[in-house]
Amino acid sequence: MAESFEKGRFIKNGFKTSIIGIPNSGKSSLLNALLGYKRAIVTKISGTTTDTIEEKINFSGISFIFTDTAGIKTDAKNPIEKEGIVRAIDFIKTSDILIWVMDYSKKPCKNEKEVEAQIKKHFAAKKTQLIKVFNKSDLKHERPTEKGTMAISCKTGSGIEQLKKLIVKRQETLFSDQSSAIITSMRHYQALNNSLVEIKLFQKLIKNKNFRLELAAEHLKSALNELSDILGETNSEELLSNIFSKFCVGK
Ligand SMILES: Nc1nc2c(ncn2[C@@H]2O[C@H](COP(=O)(O)OP(=O)(O)OP(=O)(O)O)[C@@H](O)[C@H]2O)c(=O)[nH]1
Ligand SMILES: [Mg+2]
Repeated sequence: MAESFEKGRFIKNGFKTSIIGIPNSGKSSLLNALLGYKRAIVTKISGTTTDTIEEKINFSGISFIFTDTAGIKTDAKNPIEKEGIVRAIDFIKTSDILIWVMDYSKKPCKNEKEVEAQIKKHFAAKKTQLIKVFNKSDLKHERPTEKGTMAISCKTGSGIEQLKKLIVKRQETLFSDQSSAIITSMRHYQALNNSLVEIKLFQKLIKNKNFRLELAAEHLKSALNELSDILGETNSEELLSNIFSKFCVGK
């Protein structure tokens, strides 16, 4: 159950899903297409988005926090653009899901290599999922199809529903092996872990030939006490002092 906490975090807060790519590839258009309304400004001017734009949405009961980011490029001079790129790279580091938007109607360029390098650099350490899309599929293709890359068009809407389905399906598989409850509260997570520590101490102790029964019983009692926290059996005095010691609660 303690291990399910990570999954619980996704249920409670949503999957952090970022849209990244070079300028003008259609990232803001994709955010708008996924949301179903014109949240971000779209223009043909490269570098339109400078700040990150975040929006929460539910697909098939699963929450996602989508973030549109500034286009990544190597030769940004404008300080606003530069800061936007720093932020975009931060999102590569911290997202659960990355949607990498490339322009199907343009050949790969050096900025795209930079995006690839940034993904590679920050990818391995995390369990981030990468979804690659070729946008502007309504225009003449300037690159070969790529296995595992979806062709979409934010202009015509082609491929958008399939992309949504793919994003949802990948997350559903995360929960499919979950037969029982998922932990969503930090307090419950801590109680489960504390209980586990006591159980491990108990297991270690009883491996000794002449272990002391009262010590073993003490560990089991502590383990149970931690669980009663979750079951609501703890007396309220204890719970209140715990809450007051951890949070800044006003009068
Ligand atoms: N033909 C066609 N044009 C598209 C498509 N998607 C986006 N565009 C156009 O491409 C241009 C750039 O789109 P944006 O969504 O602003 O691109 P962006 O990646 O957010 O750009 P930056 O914010 O500058 O990084 C706009 O003129 C869009 O109308 C598409 O699927 N087909
Ligand atoms: Mg944009």
